[in-house]
Amino acid sequence: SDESSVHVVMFPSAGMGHLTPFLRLASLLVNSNHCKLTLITPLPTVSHAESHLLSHFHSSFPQLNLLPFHLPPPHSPPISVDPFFHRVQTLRHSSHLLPPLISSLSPPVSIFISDIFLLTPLVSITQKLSLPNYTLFTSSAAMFSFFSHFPTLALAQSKPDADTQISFPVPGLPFSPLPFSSIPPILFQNTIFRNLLMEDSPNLTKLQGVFLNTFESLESHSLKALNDGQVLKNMPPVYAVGPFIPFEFEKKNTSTTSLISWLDDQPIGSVVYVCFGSRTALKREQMREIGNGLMRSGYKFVWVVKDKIIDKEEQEVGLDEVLGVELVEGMKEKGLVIKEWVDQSEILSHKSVGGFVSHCGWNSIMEAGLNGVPILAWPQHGDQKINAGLVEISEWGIWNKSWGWSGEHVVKGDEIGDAIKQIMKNQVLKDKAMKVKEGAMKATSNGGDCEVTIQKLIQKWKN
Ligand code: BUP
Repeated sequence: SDESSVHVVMFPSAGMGHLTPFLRLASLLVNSNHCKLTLITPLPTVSHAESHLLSHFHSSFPQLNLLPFHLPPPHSPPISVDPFFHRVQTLRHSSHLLPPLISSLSPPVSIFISDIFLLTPLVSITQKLSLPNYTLFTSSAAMFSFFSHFPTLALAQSKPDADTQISFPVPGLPFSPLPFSSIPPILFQNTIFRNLLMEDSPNLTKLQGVFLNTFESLESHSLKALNDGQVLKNMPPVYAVGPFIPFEFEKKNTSTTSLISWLDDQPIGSVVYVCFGSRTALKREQMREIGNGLMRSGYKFVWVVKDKIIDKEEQEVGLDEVLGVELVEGMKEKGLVIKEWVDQSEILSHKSVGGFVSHCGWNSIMEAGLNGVPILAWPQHGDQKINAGLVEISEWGIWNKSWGWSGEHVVKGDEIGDAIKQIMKNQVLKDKAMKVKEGAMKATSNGGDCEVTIQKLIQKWKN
């Protein structure tokens, strides 16, 4: 039948920052009513948050085929101290187990969509199976430009006079040249992550297409450069299909009810929301300064505290121990400090929220954009400074570059408090944030870029 004529298989990577956009893309495809979808689910998941999200996703879309992929025991000792990155390596090393699984699927598979972190192994497998292969790059078009250009940049950097260079021209970046300080430090050391980028980036040209969770009005410069071949010769088509809309299934993931009723009681735009994403545990000393800063700002707040990278361990340590009894007591009147998974999209869409202190993980940035929330950018690692740069030039947030990368130094509470005051009362930021929201709404509306692109692709896959 028409409905089953396209069979899409999707293969996500680890961590909520990758799984969430993957499932949002999956639901776009399922909702189009023209695709059968199989989601390969590597098991066990790294975190509880991931396994909850997967099971709620499945109960919302029973027509979906969930294909468990039981991973072999992980490499010991761990390849990386970061559990999510360790998982990426396990997935890459286990990919040879996929072809029999894929070949056994019925109806035969039409196309394959995998996470960017699995690029090289999956390109090789899909080539053997003669399957068109697309990737979902889970960050900005600006970051994708950097990713595509990285081997060239690394080569330039390794030249003898390179250490005198303080910035690099990167085609496609809206704020080129890129300051050296914005490049994740691990990329200029001999790390697995650097090797992964060096290996994967040249293989981009073997893909049939790249999906990005972004939209034209926000990243037109990068999207044009990417699709014009200015960033990488023979770049496959790059499709902006964002910003991805959070779906109903994500709501079931949390018990945010009391939090939302607290927000309901606050004046419009009066609350600052603070969250550093699913993978960043700040040092306790830094967290206490954030607490002091929030108190100092005078604004009410919702603050998601993360003490350990993996949520399994989190239940064990109480807030009193992480932040100190005095601070916890002092904050009680002023806001909510939460150490569990919250429904971030719901918080950002609440009318009482007037500002977002964010690490600039791309999903968080897109969620803020969809809701027109001004940002205090506080990038911690990875792609986050590049994303922060984009927020800064769009003038929908501010970024204090002297705060540095995670753990470089402790940023003091008074500085944090002052910065929060700045974003909460700045009308220019609010206006620009509303402009971003308008562009986001347009892209995701009926007949907007996102829908048109998905429909065109499905037509193409049918033929
Ligand atoms: Br924490 C937390 N609730 O309590 P990013 C996060 N999220 O809904 P990251 C919650 O997780 P990467 C919580 O809304 C976003 O969709 C949040 O993704 C959600 O950052 C996602 O913002 C986090 O991209 O991932 O987790 O650091 O390293 O891949 O950027």
